[in-house]
Amino acid sequence: LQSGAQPTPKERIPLKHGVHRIGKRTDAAMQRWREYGLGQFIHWGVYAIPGGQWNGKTSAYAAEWFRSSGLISKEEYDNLYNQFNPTSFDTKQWAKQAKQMGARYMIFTTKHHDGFCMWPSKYTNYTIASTPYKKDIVKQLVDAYDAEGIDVYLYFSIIDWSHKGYRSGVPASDAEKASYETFKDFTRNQLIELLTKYPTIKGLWFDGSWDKAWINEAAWVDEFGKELRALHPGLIIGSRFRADENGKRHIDTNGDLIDDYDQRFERNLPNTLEETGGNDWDCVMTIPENQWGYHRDWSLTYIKTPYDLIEMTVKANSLNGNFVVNFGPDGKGNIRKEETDIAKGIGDWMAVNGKAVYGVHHSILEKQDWGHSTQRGDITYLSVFNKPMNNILKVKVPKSKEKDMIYVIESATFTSSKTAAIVRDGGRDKFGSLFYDILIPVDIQRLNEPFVIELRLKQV
Ligand code: H79
Repeated sequence: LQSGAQPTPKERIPLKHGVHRIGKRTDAAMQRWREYGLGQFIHWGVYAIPGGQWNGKTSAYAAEWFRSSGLISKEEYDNLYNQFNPTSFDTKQWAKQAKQMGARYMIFTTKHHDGFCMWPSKYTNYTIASTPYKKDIVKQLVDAYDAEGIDVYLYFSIIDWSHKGYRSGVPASDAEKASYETFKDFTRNQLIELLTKYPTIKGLWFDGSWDKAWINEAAWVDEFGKELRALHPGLIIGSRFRADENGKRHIDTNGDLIDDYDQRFERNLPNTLEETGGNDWDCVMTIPENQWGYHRDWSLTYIKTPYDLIEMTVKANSLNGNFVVNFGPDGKGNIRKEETDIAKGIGDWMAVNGKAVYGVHHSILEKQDWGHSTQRGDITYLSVFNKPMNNILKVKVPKSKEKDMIYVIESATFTSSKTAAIVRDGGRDKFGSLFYDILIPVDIQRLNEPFVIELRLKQV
């Protein structure tokens, strides 16, 4: 993979809790992360029981935030766990579906902001062990996804509305400080517990770390992160875990990415490599506008289609990022039919065209109107999402004026058929850039889906 932007030599402000490494990680665990291409996120917790509705009223609020929706009392919400009994939960089925979709990694909500733990934590009673279901959900998922060869990452919320010592604002009085210390201990214990109980997991996906109280603990969080890494060699942690001592998050005071990959592109893809700063990054995406947990009523917003999500996947990979599609199973443990259909749609396409997604990087071609290009070795993949009406695809090949080097197309074939495309000289534009016309053959013309051309470029 390309190493991305090299750091420019500059005066660095000495930081105690800024980045501890300039540039990208090069170890095998991180190389593997870089090649995932596509992942699955799962938001599952007691919020799946109301599913955005209570006493006949529907909230447009994010379903996993239902406790704050105003439609349910805190007391009612905090007792939902007494009803949590997902009798339809079929771990193997979930993992098979993720595999068919083409996901190479999965991120699971062990604990969202409400504090409910999907594993039997010994540090609180507010866990799966206290429900009628009782069984450890995290363990079942880790085992099932491991068996399918899908790497598991644990989502963990720093916000925890169930803990007495938790607060979002910086503690002021001695009593508040002492109380927050109990929350820090609790958080530390739980994360060590997760890494100890589920040693095959590959990383942690943190959320909620924007709290002022947490940011204020930069020194402690930094030491804690080191402790977690020592406990679990190869552990992958994104930029949403800790701040530097000046309160800078994701990017430290010197402009460098904190920890292993950039988590700022939530539901929001970058458009250029410049926007990514050349860093590793992921984009986690909801299928509706902004619903992560199960919401019963999907008529409230536009629902993305498989081809939307596929285009985003390819786009993310063309800019050296991973794309992660979120699923919100219901209170019984069913993945809704719409999500199952979408997963199938993505998987069917990936089975044919996945070469354009896995283990690729930014290509030497610039962004063009027909879609996105990715590259692995000497093959460039053109993923075409906007097929020209005349079925002549114009491909601009790069010309480096300084070195006067130019690339020509040596061959062009389709991942979905054996057909080799006819390639014609497409002339030059007024800036001297070279174009090729790829004539789309009849079998591809008839395809009612995005397609991929494998292009071999030759330097002349
Ligand atoms: O877990 C998902 C979200 O619940 C979580 N991050 C992703 C991965 C997240 N927590 N907070 N935020 C995202 C941003 C805060 C959004 C809020 Fe709101 C605006 C909280 C209250 C107003 C969105 C709209 C959630 C409820 C209403």
